Amino acid sequence: MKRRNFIKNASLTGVGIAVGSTLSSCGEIKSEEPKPTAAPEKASLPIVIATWDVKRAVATAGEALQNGEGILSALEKGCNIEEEDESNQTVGKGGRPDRDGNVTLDASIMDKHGNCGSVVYMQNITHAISVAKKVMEDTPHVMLAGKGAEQFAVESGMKRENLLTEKSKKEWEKWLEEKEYKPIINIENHDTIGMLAMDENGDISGACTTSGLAYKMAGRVGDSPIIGSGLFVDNEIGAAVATGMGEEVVKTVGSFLVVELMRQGKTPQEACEEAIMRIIDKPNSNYKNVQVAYIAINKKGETGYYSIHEGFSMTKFQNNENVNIKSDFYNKK
Ligand code: SD4
Repeated sequence: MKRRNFIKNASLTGVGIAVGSTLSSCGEIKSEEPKPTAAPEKASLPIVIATWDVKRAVATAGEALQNGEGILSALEKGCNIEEEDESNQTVGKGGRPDRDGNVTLDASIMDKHGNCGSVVYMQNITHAISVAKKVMEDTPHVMLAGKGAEQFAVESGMKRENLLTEKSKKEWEKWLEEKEYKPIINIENHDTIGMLAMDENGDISGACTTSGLAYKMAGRVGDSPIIGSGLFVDNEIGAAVATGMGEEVVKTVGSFLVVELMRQGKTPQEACEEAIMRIIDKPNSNYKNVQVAYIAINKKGETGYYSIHEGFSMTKFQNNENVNIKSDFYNKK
């Protein structure tokens, strides 16, 4: 077998060689020989993981992959499930509004080639992830905002809808009665969908969709549509996606950080933990009041997840099993 092919196959199947030390960051082969180590189990593919308890969405994406659908279409279908679900008040239709009563959506998607697309502060369109995908596929741009994103969505055949449901409206009206303006993401009030998938070929892509921080200021954009913060995919290394208080994620470029830590040899679990520690260890860190969580996958199909506070969970589809797993967390008090 040609050396280049051997290394490529080994990285796909998880055969135990030090892949990171044999490939430079631009993918060129260095001169040293790969060193065999104890062979870990070959990961069973496909794998889909997502933030929070979104079993239906994850199963939809996982089954689409099993049926041979493309990875981006599988991710889109999975995210669409939550975007349409009005009972999910942090994504798509039914999402909680900003403090002026407008539901504004952020979403991003990134593929195995490093292509990406996102929408920020978009209103009146339920399927934000589908618009982000179209930005990636059909435009020369990476990010569309506000009215421009909405116009592009309509021109692409999507319909305008009122995203503010009665339930979210009533809650917002009640919130308006409170005097102090203090929108925070704590332990219960959020569940942005971040979804990462690895297909049968071992290729990785990711998606993220949200209505963002409830009762945010008009115009506020979070981490979710910002490539490197809310989502990052490097098909040679792995991928990560964030949920929680976007401001803290942006300040540490969290998802890029998780992937770079994996590049340095950390497992997905270690990388998620270290990225959370960056937030906690900051001088004047506000971590006691906010929740942030990461999930990650590496090229061997290993996964990791970690949060600041209790209450976070990850859903994982692999081997025809679809399970929700409670995350370990930092703040044990
Ligand atoms: C944001 N990270 O807008 C998003 C919110 C979130 O679960 O994750 N909600 O900051």
